Amino acid sequence: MQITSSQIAALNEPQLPDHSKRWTALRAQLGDKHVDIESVVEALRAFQIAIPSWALGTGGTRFGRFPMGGAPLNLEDKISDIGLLHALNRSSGAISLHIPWDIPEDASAVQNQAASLGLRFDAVNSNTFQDQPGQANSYRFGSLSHTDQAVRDQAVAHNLEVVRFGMELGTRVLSVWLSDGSIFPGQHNMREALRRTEDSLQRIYADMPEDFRMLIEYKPFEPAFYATVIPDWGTSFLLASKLGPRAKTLVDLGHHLPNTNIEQIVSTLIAEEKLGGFHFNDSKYADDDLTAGSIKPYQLFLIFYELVEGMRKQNQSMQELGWMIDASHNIKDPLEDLLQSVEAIKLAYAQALIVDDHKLRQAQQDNDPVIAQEVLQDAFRTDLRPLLAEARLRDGAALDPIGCYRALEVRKHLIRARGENTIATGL
Ligand SMILES: [Mn+2]
Repeated sequence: MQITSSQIAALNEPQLPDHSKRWTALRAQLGDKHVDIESVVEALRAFQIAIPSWALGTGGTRFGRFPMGGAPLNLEDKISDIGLLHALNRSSGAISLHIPWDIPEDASAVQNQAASLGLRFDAVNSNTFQDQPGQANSYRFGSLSHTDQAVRDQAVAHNLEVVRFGMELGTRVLSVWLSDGSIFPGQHNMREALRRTEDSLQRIYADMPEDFRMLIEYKPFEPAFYATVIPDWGTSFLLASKLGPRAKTLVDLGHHLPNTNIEQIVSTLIAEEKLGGFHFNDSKYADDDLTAGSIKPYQLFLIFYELVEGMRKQNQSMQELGWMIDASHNIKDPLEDLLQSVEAIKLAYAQALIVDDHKLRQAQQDNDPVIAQEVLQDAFRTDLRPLLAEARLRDGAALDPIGCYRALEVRKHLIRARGENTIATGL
């Protein structure tokens, strides 16, 4: 299934007068605040968020799974689904692949299909957290950190194979997340496990092409419930610093203990030029992998404020980072959930762009926390949804992506084409 621009235009048509009214009012409101609205609209149009190939089907918990049908059956289906999202919002123009869940058998055919939908490939993700059929050595007790050299060799070779897939698809970013760790105290020697991990990562780093970057993702617990080898940003930062300038830290929002100040981590990583990218999702308790912005939208805004402010001051480009969603959809239609996540991320970005930075700096200089809070919350509480809609309209996307998705009965079409009882590879 494909969504055409004329279908979108026809669905936008009756909504245009109302949109125009809301957009005009917002423009006047922001104009009074001396915001350069056009530059915010242009920044949003340029901003693309990568959709993970593993999150297009209904996920589950260890207690059960309730698939809703029409899930993609192969990589072509997944690219096609991301094409649908991109047609609706023009902000999902990239794919993040997971190997071996999604091995591109014919790289040029896959690239052509993606290009025809306006998509490019973002980071490729390796997987040494589960065993694959026919695999010589098991990752039951770790991969890059394993006590057995043969297991480490196998995991290093897998990562380099993922790099080769990335080369073929035109991306230059490898994302590494390890589940390595111990579930019980005393199970392994923590210092030696860290050293072995560093050594394995060094081998991957040394053999990557010179223009390839490595993102090191951290996570405090699960599936290792006692001690994960790369549990936090500090350990990731340490390893990335030892590897070299092409290794950076990847921040997955759900990979923190409750109440961690993620925006401060982001700020420190920007200051040290070690921020590599994001996996967006939201959570209440742990790695819940919920829709971005569904639980803590203010936190998402504060993260974006640090990004916008820090990168502007340090002359770093937002384009250099990996912007990816990493979520799981247990009860929502995965495609609707992804549309909501992209929208929430863009909204937080737009809100950060309209912060009166001059006034905030002055409040900081004057040690005036009252005005500082007023400035931040003034941006956060401004309803910028008409601005996002305007950015979409200019790109030929839907004024109301979810409304459009439902009006076109996309899920029904997908179920008809692929069947009721489909389960996609992935989470
Ligand atoms: Mn992640």
